[in-house]
This record gives sequence, structure tokens and C-alpha cells, in this order.
Amino acid sequence: MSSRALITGITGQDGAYLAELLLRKGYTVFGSYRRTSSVNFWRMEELGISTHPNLHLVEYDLTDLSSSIRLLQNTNVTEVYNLAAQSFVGVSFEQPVTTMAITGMGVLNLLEAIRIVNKKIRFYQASTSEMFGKVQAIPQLETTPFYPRSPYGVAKLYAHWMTINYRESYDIFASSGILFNHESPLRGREFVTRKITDAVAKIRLGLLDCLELGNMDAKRDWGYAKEYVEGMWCMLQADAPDTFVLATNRTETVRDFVELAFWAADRQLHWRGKGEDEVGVCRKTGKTLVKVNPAFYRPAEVELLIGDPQKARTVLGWETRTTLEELCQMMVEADLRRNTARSSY
Ligand code: NDP
Ligand code: GDR
Repeated sequence: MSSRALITGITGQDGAYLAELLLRKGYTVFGSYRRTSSVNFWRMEELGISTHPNLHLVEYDLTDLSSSIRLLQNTNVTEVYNLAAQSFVGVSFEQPVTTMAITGMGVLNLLEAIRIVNKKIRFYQASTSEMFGKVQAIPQLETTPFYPRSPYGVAKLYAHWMTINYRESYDIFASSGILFNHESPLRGREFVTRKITDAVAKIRLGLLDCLELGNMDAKRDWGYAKEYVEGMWCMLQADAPDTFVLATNRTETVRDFVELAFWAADRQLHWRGKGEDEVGVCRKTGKTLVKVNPAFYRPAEVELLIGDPQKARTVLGWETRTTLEELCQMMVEADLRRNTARSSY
């Protein structure tokens, strides 16, 4: 019999890539999506898996304990990958209570459901480098103290500790992956890399004049999402449950990513001014292509993330292969294609 896995949040970036990976490995995959006013399956469609015979889409909301229990009873899965979350840090400042209900308490619902239905189910929790927040050490690894700086980070830290608590209290195979930012052409447009590559493509095609951003000094460790879902799978195949950092160990500013994206679209930038007055000007035409809009600043910022993935390399054999330049190029090309076709992804 083939392995059976549940992916919560299959409509998101990681959910789609993980589903593709597990289907390729011969799994029967149950992917949960929530009832919304419009269907949100474009990522699975882009990957060509939305009608795969071994993919079953099930309606589910993480905030409901009884439906978490029924979901596990009805699907009879042996692996659960919990990727569902209110995952946008900016929104978590506007909607802290909803964020806690989904991103924090939702995880407890699933852990309780596992304890009640079948303690043999292996569980993966999507933890995050946002838990390091105001960083206490550089680079950050599994033993670095946490200091979250947003309601999202706090909710994820609660879920992280609950995962460890259920591992230790009930002997459940519950692993936590502390993943640093990972991006792809399937990234949502609210996140900064995809916002940039989409805007750069539109500027290149004459559909937009100028890109507006918040804090361009923030530094992130950006990797390729397709490789990070491989790490999630490896964690549930390991001999023992544990906590692992997945990262590239390279950090760049938002400004650096903007430059890379314009470079990939055949435009070079020249920076002028400082702080709120900073602008990115086209070297060829002198036109302002990038400016700062303080509306995109956050009440508290995470300034510098850089992860050390040594443990994942040693224990899981996991490594990144794609450089930031290649990743950015891939994203710009995808957005040039989409904007040329005027598709709404
Ligand atoms: P996305 O925002 O792309 O996807 C989040 C998913 O969660 C969507 O499918 C969304 O559904 C679903 N969801 C939201 N609320 C609920 C709910 N109440 N019940 C059920 N499902 C819900 O995130 P990513 O794919 O980028 O990330 C996957 C996970 O990994 C998230 O938990 C994120 O916090 C975490 N993470 C991500 C990192 C990254 O860099 N991408 C880094 C570290 C951690 P819908 O489509 O309906 O909105
Ligand atoms: P992050 O990603 O908060 O790290 O969370 P995001 O891409 O939103 O922000 C990264 C950095 O860019 C700065 N920034 C802007 N961000 C956005 N979204 N829009 C802007 O216009 C803008 N201008 C500057 C931000 O201030 C920030 O410093 C992501 C999510 O996927 C989380 O779910 C995940 O846990 C973490 O990565 C790791």
C-alpha cells in the first residue's frame, strides 16, 4: 500500500511544491484547503498536479478541533505536514488575534487530534526564522535563543514549543523545521521578493512606472522553496523526531534583491538619497524606478537573518543547490511571462 500523507495549506507555495514531491514519490496525498469565496488552486495548476489521481482535496479549517479529528479519522494518513498558517508578518500586526487562532492554536488542534486518533502519525510543523526576531546570535541555529518581533513570530513560537512538548510528553514523532525565507515563482505577491519581481516585470513591459517598498535595509537568508520541501520530507523519514534549521547561510538586503531583479530584466539601478528619500534610478534613462513608502514599514522589524543549516546537512543530508541570482532570475522570467500573458497569478 502506498504511503498516505496530509498537507494542510496545499493552496500555498510550499503546499503545492510538497504535494508535487510526494506524488512523485508515489504517495497518496490529501491536501486541505479552506472554504473561501473564490477557488485558489492556481499553484497546483501551474505544477500540473491539480487533477492527479492520487491527489485528494479536502475542505478543512485549522481552527476547528472536531474537524481536525475527523480529518485524521477519514484520511487514515501516516504523515501530516502542517503548512497552513496566516503567514504574512505584516498582516499579523493588523490581525493578531486571528493570527494566533490559526498560526498558534490551530497547531494545537492538530496535535490534539493526533493524540486522540493515532499517536503513530508523524507530524511536521512549519516553524520559522521569524522566531529569532531580534537576533541573539549570528548566524542562527537550533540552539539560538528566540526573540520574536511580531504577533506572527510569537504565534509560531507557541506552536514550535507545543510541537516539542507533544514529542516529549506523548512520544509522538513531531518534528519542527525552522525554515528561513524561501521563495519561488509560486510565492504570494504580498511577500517582498515576489512583489519586486512582479513589479520589475511590469516596469520592463511598460505596465508600471515605479516600485514602492518599505525597509530596504532588512537582511534575509533567501532560498528556493522547491528545495526546502525536500527538507520537510527528510525530517519525517529520519530515525528520530527533532528540530532542524533549513537555510542557505547567505544574507542580502532587500535593496540587493531589487538590484538583482532589475539586472535580470536588463536594467541597472543607481541609488540616491537616504532613508525615506532613497530612490533607485535607471542608469540608462534617469527615470525613478524604486522609491520608499513608509506605509510598508512594520511596527517592529526583524533586521538580520542568516541561518546555519549544518545540522540538517549532517543528519538529513539536506543542502541547497540554487543560488540567489538563479532564483531571482527564475522569478523575474516567470513574472515577465505572466505579465505578457496578462495572467492574474
Ligand atoms: P502561504 O501563505 O503561501 O500558504 C499558507 C497556507 O495556509 C495557504 O494554503 C492558506 O490557505 C492556508 N491557511 C491559512 N489559514 C488557514 C486556516 N485557518 N485553515 C486552513 N488553512 C489555512 O505560505 P507558504 O507556503 O509560504 O508557507 C508554508 C508554511 O511555512 C506557513 O506555515 C508559513 O508560516 C511557514 N513558513 C514559510 C516560510 C517561507 O519563507 N515561505 C519560512 C518559514 C515558515 P488560503 O490559500 O486559503 O489562504
Ligand atoms: P518575512 O517576509 O516578513 O521575512 O516573512 P516578507 O517578504 O514579507 O518581508 C521581508 C522583509 O522585507 C521588508 N520589506 C517589505 N516586505 C513586504 N512584504 N512588502 C514591502 O513592500 C516591503 N518592503 C520592505 C520587510 O519589512 C521584511 O523585513 C516571510 C513569510 O513567508 C513568513 O511566513 C516566514 O515565516 C518568514 O518569511 C521566514
